[in-house]
Amino acid sequence: MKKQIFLTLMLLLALISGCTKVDPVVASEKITVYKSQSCGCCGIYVNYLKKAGFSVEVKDVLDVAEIKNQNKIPRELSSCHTSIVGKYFVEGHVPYEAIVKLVTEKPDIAGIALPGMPSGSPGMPGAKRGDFVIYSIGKDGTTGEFMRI
Ligand SMILES: [Cu+2]
Repeated sequence: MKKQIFLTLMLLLALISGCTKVDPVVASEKITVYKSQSCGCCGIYVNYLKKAGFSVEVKDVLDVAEIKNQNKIPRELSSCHTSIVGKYFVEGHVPYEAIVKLVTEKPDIAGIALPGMPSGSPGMPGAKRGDFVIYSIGKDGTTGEFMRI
């Protein structure tokens, strides 16, 4: 009986992990990550995106502020690396669920951001403390809550 419960749990786990696989349409989205060559957590984030199924191009830059300025990413919402997906920017250690939401819903915004480098976020060590609040940044610079994970 115990074995049956164990097998059922394993099957459930397999199903759950199967469900979180990135949709082929989404996986066809190319992501370009701008980061400093010496940034360790940025590198781990790149591997996280690849594992999630995205096709990732890495651009090591000397000055990461440049891409943030070009995209008018508010300083208070900025992080270490900046990713570009289609016409959107994705700032920082944003969980892929938010990127999937962005590219499937295609809202009329400039991009999304997870400010700082929160503990436990993709690519960051440590335990997760509370929800990750991912912000949306409008083309006019207005910000709002995009998603909570
Ligand atoms: Cu980082």
